[in-house]
Amino acid sequence: MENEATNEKLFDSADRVAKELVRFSQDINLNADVFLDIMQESFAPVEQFFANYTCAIMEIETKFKVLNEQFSLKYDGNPIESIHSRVKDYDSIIRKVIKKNIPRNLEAIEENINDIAGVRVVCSFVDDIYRLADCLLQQDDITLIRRKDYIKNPKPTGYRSLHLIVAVPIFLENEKKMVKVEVQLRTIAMDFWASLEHKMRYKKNISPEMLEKLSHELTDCAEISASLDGRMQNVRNLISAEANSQNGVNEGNI
Ligand code: 0O2
Repeated sequence: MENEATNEKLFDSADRVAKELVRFSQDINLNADVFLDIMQESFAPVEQFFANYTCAIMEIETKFKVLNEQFSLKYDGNPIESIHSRVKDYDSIIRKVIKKNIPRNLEAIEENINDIAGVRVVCSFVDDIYRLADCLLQQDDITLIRRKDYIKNPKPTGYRSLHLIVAVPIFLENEKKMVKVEVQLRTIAMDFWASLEHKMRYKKNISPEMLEKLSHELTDCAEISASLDGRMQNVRNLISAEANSQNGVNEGNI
């Protein structure tokens, strides 16, 4: 709550500063074109900052789309159900800057916040998550910065996903720049659970008692959902084993 109040104050004052700037430019009779030039020049580094993350997302998405195509030739079906990407919005970045006490400049933000670019890859089966992650990390332009396996070690809430923080190069007009991207890989069931839990966490008008009840219920649901993922994986393994043994029989007959 304290942070929210601080944020509101921060945005209020940013708004006041912007209004003051416009008033000042009018007071000193600053030519409108000159004023716009100054404003554009000041915003250019911020625009470039966000553009870098958009480019990095494109690079990572393409890598997963290529792997999806390749896997579909080798195995039966596409391993990826969907890919969702986002660049963290300005408000959320500011909130994290305040929470983590990060110096308020672009370099420090770039250095200390790992999830400004986020790519979420949703698969049907757990095995595909690890196979895709391994293939991504084998690529020689990808650097692994951090790996957190919340599938093998779920969070106390029940949250499951494989998180990778990677750096990927983007090629700009005159430079190559390494940009960090947070990749979250999860199954459809894990994604369903996480989006419902996320909604609950950000709902403002739930009483503390109800919140506790719902948290317990969701932790239970996470267990059931993980067990379903395990059983679905087993069914797929059995289908593959059966198909392979049938192929073996047929090849033996030839
Ligand atoms: P949003 O709105 O999804 O972006 P860091 O990211 O380094 O500051 P930390 O704790 O090391 O913090 O990150 P962590 O826990 O490895 O992963 C953070 C992200 O994972 C979250 O981003 C969520 O997207 C997701 N996540 C982690 N735990 C949970 C959970 O219990 N429930 C749900 N639904 N999602 C979770 P943000 O920035 O919190 O939010």
